[in-house]
Order: sequence, then C-alpha cells, then structure tokens
Amino acid sequence: MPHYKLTYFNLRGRAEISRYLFAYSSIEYEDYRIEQADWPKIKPTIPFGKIPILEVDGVILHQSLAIGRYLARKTGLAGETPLDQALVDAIVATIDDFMSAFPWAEKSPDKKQKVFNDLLTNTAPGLLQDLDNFLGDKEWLVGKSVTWADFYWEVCSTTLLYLKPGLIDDHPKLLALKNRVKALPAIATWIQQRPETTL
Ligand code: M4M
Repeated sequence: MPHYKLTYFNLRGRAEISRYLFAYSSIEYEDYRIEQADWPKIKPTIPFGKIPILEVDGVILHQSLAIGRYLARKTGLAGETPLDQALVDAIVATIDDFMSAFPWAEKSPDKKQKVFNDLLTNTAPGLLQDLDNFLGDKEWLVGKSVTWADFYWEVCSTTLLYLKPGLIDDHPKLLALKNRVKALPAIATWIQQRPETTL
C-alpha cells in the first residue's frame, strides 16, 4: 500500500470527498490540515498552488476531483461500466459546478452574502429538482451500488444545509439518499470522529 498524505485546510471543503473514500475503503492516510496563517508560506511549494493535494509515495496529485476519481477507481466506487462511470463523473461535475459558483474568497461581506443568497434561493432549487428527477426511485444515483457520486451528494448537501437549513425539505428522496450514505458504517464512524468544522 502506498503512503498517502492529503493536505488541505482544517475544513471539509474540497478534501472531504477524499476523506470519505479513504474511510470507506479503510485505507490508512495522513489527514494533514494546515493553518490558514501558514498557507502563504506553503503555496509556492505546491506545483499548481492550490489544495487539496494528495501525495502518493511522493507523487503530488492536485485537483480534488482527480484525487477523488483516483481513489474511487482503486476502491470500486467509480461506477461499474464505462457508461456508469461517465454518469458518475457527470453527476459529480454537476454538483461541483454549483459548489464552485459560490464566491468563497470574496472579501466584501455584502457582496458575498448577496451572491450566496442568490445561488441558494434562485439556483439551488432547479439543481435539486434535476438531481431528484435523476435519482427517481433508485437506491443510489448511478447503478446498483453506492458510488462516489452518492458520497459527493452527501458531502456537498451537508455544506448547503449549513448555509440554508431546510433547503432540501421538499426533496425527501434526496434526503433519504443522504441518510443512506451517512449510515454506511465506515462513513458513520468517520463523521463521528472527524474534526468538527462548519464548512
Ligand atoms: C468547495 N468551504 O466548502 S472556504 C467546493 N473554495 O471555507 S482562493 C466544493 N483561490 O471559504 C465543495 O475556505 C465544497 C467547497 O484561495 C467548500 O471550493 C469550500 O481564492 C470552502 C471554502 C473555499 C472553497 C475556494 C475558492 C477560492 C479559493 C480557495 C478556496 C470551497 C470550495
């Protein structure tokens, strides 16, 4: 087994999907969390200047979804067939596009709140309806077993619900999916033991 070191802030954010994949597959890794204050010093030492990164026996992997897809492939959570894998990737990208639209680093609190509110009030409902339709009466988003697309829905919806409690009240199927992921024993254990952070 390679030595794995995941570097990110002390947040769920863009690293949590990888932490779920490690937890689910019982792979040992170093969950290295840097202080915001140390970031300017570390940034220039990282190949593309962004975190998370995953070091795999010294190879530095960047981009949270490339890291997630790599771990999902290794652990059988990437989707069963090439077509299922493409559907999984498409769902992950759809959720990620929405999460990435939030101006996380906006310095003006007024502007930040305005855009956050607009996304949560006007954009989220359409996405949630599309996801609800895509899920339909299936147990998992894609195929007959859990994939990292289900994990990503759980991770991102936790942050969305922190930003807007009640956001998915009109989507009991999506809520039930979230709860199915949270109830997977290895995920339940991780959620219970992880550092508690708001985002
Ligand atoms: C993100 N919480 O939670 S933060 C994406 N992006 O709390 S830059 C998908 N280049 O404000 C799911 O740190 C969840 C998250 O330094 C997410 O992109 C999240 O200006 C955060 C936070 C930041 C963040 C981010 C954007 C720009 C910069 C750094 C980080 C995300 C997500």
